[in-house]
Amino acid sequence: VWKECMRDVDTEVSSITKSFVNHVQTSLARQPYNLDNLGAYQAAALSVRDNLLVNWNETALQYTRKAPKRAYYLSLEFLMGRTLDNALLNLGLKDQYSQGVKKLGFSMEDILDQERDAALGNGGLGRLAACYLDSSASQELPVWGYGLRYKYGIFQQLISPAGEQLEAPDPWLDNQNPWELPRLDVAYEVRFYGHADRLNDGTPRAVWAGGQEVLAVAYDVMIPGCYTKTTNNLRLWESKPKRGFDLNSFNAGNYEGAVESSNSAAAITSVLYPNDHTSFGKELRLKQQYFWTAASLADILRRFKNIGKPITEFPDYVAIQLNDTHPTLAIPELMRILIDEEDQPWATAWQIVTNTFFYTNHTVLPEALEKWPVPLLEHLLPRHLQIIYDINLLFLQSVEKKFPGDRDRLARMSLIEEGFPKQVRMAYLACIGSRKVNGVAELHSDLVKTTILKDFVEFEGISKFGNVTNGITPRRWLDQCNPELSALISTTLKVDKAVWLKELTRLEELLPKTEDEAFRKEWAAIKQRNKERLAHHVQTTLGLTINTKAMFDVQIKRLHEYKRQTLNILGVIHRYLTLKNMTAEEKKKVNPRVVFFAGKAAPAYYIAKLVSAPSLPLPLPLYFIAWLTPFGTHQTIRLIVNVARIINEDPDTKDLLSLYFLPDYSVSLAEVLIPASDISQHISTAGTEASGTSNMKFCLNGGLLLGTVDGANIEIAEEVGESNVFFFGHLTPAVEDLRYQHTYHPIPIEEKCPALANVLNQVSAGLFGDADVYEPLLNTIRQGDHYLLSDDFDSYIAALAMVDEAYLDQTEWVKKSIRTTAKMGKFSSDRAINEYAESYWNIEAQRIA
Ligand code: 26M
Repeated sequence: VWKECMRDVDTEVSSITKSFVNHVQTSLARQPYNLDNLGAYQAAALSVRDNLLVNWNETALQYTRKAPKRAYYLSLEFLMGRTLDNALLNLGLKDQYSQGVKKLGFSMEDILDQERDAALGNGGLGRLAACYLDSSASQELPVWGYGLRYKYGIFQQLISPAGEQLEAPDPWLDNQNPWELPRLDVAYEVRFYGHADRLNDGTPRAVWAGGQEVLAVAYDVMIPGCYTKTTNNLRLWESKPKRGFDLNSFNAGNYEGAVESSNSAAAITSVLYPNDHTSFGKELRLKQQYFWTAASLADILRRFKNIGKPITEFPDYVAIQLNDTHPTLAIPELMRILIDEEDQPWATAWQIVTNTFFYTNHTVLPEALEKWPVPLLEHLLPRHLQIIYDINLLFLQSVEKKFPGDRDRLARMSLIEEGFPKQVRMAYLACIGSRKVNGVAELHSDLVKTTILKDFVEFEGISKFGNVTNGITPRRWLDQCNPELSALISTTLKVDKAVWLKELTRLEELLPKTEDEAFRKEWAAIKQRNKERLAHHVQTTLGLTINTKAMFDVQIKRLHEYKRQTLNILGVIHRYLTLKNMTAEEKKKVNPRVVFFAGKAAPAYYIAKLVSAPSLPLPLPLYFIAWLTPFGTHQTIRLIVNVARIINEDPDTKDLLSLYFLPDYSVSLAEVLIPASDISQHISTAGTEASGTSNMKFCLNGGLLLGTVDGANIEIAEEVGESNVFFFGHLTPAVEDLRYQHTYHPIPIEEKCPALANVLNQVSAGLFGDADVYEPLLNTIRQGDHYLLSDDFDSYIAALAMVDEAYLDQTEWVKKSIRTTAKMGKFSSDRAINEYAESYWNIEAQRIA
């Protein structure tokens, strides 16, 4: 079938080189004989794009002709990474292109390395969106993504010699982006500010006028499926001034004023907000959210109208998935369109809305639940605030009907949180405005139902609330990042990867091979070569030499208190102190270990510097900067870097323990790190990590997991068997009580956990320099200890010892590794996206002939 699908795509090496040279001469206007690698990348990309375009056009045409129900994935973040390698693999053209560019004197590896990551996301939530697009296309599902075309993606991280995180903008579009198609013909006007006047004519209608209007222009990114013709679309919006600039100001000689309005329009899509989990209340962020939801809905509605069906049938043709609460304004926006523009009665409009939207929650951390100040909404979106108040009134009336006189419940469930200022609770609005609500792993979905949305479960019934455990695409996270392992799997299973990559549970057929010594050797040799590949990468980029005979121990994720990178570094210090006290004889039994960290911390001042002139007088007094900096995570980076400096140089220990903080973590860096890991750490306080997805990536590549009983770790252990993972720490039900004890019956840390107290004291004593810098961080553990480091430290150290012990028996270790990969089938994002398609969106696969 695949071969049949490919009949339009030219797969001959000779025609590949022809198209390459043609793009060099015409699209790039350069000479083939003195082309550099960047030029070669651009030419290769444009040539591959030609292939994608054929399929993309065909897919769009068939969707239009057949008008099946479609789903739209609204996400403020799409962490796509690089495209060329992925496109070549999905098209099945990697070998042909490699041969083609070789003929012309280039190496495919060098060419691939020219591409910049498309890093339009912060972390898990954004990468999940990217995996879901890959799976949707691969499963031939009619799903489009909608997002923003940020001029600057996630900041580039630099680490100063002292260990401070410095941030630089990420101008990812500077070399031109061959993967996007500007659609200057697809543009919508989006209004901000102004005033909303109710008509009071017996209808719920109002007129919203005045204010500022900006233009949303579409850029399309092709999303090829794996071994299928289906090529879906990711539509990203760019903001532009509606008119070049303000002519009145210009003619009046006010030139600055004239460009100001055009600057403020362009600012909307200038930069991705670099926070995950917190930082709300910023007007520009709210503008981004509305700009994007309004443009996306207008586009979806226009497409629906082309089918020519009555508006009441909208939910039969359209499902919209809200990736977290960021696009929740789509709910009042669709109400506004239906009521003010389509003249529908309130009840009909609400019926349409609540059958169209689906909401995925990605966190239960209370500080991460999105809220917007009422005065800000009133100023920026006056009509939407009216609608939110109307939704709230009707909603609370129905709650009152079901629970008469329960005033506490009404206050708890109100969309408006009382206070100064009042705030709109976006998760509640997303919940009541949606057909279904889901969490992203079993434990997390249970927590959603029993904590933040408990009252809503009682009111709306349990069947509205579900779980879809996250998944990852095995194309990028196995075939692409670990080609040798992928090839070994194909030979062993005796099936083409075209089959098992789309039916990942077939990996189970590897299980009998655990008893095959030759196979185990091959398996281990591939891991070893991946470790050497990582070492080579670190050598060439950072000039550091890494001991590839050591166990590779990896923790890579956003820096956050709840993820407990601090627990890891304190564990490293504990190991160091233990090694220092060992005799030469004792040391002989110790297996060397290399610990890797990578991850970005939310920066303090970043947007202000990038978007416009700083709104605060600079330079600020030092104490003020210290107060504004999210100090915990920044100090943790600093501690890691300074510990690395000491222990990597210590002749007593350096052969047995070394430590690296790799700057500027990205999708591309993850693709090198993950296949090289022997063990990876996922050690959040129980109940705080909704799912985690890198845990799945490591395990799929045969890395073992060291973690807490949290998020998807639990389901991974269920699949691979508890004897193949290393679990430690308190369980979720204990957390609340432990925190209570910390507050009301604190025990001095020396008494409670002497091993941890000793580590903290060594840091305080200046063993790693900068003693006073770390004091605030250490004190969060000594007092309060919200993330329970002191409760979990001993069992963490014990688990690390078990890892050491297990690693000594290499035969058994490799068996565990094979078993782990073999049982990861469940975590394919194909499984996840099919659950959404069947149980939520009610859409069907479309074969593109
Ligand atoms: C908020 C305000 C301002 C700017 C940005 C944000 C914001 C950005 C990202 C808030 C939350 C964001 O993402 C949360 C997130 O990434 N959650 C993670 O989602 C993954 C996919 O479901 C899970 O695997 C992780 O456990 C969860 O932490």
